[in-house]
Amino acid sequence: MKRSKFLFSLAAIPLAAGLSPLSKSLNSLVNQNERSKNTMSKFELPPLPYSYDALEPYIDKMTMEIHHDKHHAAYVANFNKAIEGTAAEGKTIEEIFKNVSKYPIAVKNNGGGVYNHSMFWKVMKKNGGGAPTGALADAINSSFGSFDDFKTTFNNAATTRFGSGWAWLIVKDGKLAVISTANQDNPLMDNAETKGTPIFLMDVWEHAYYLKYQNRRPEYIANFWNVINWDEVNKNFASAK
Ligand code: MN3
Repeated sequence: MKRSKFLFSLAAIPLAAGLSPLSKSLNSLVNQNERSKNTMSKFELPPLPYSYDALEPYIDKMTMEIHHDKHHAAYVANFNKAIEGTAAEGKTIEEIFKNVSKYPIAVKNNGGGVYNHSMFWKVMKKNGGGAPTGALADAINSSFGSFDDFKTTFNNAATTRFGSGWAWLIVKDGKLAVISTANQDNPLMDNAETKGTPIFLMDVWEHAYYLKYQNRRPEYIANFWNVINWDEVNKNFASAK
């Protein structure tokens, strides 16, 4: 670009926009630095990887908006508060889970809420569903007999979890297993009933389905299979082995 043209464009834009785009971007850079200084070891709410209405008609837009922006956001905020000033500060969430029973209960409850939801958004997608493929499909067939048998086992775990909690597909000792946990517990926690590496999960808290399904948890569970991102579960499986 010729110098004269460059000068012209710098001068011309502020006149039109009212505020120099250069000073705008400098401002945001400074703010970013301030933010990262202040939030060094803090956990952040990951953005939803699709729009709020992407999972319609199976999971409705308002549920997704409240679930992500309010529930998940609250877990993140409360987790940061719970670890502040403790030995958990600065550690990864997986490291914290390895000793979670040594911390106040708020670390477990909110840390689980942070981790579980972050994983949950990613195992769903628009136009998802169908059957798993590749190594995961083979492992499901050899562990459960067939995909349908796996679904029956998983649905049963999700349906019979009393109160709030999660159903999980985990890798335990190199094999697949289906479990469920209460509240925001997860199988990476030191005090988990069954420990393992989670690769797939389903939220069965009422906040995950009540607006659309009210008390009909089994209907929500049945429809959940239409939004699954099997590529993501395959990726989780590959890194868990
Ligand atoms: Mn939830």
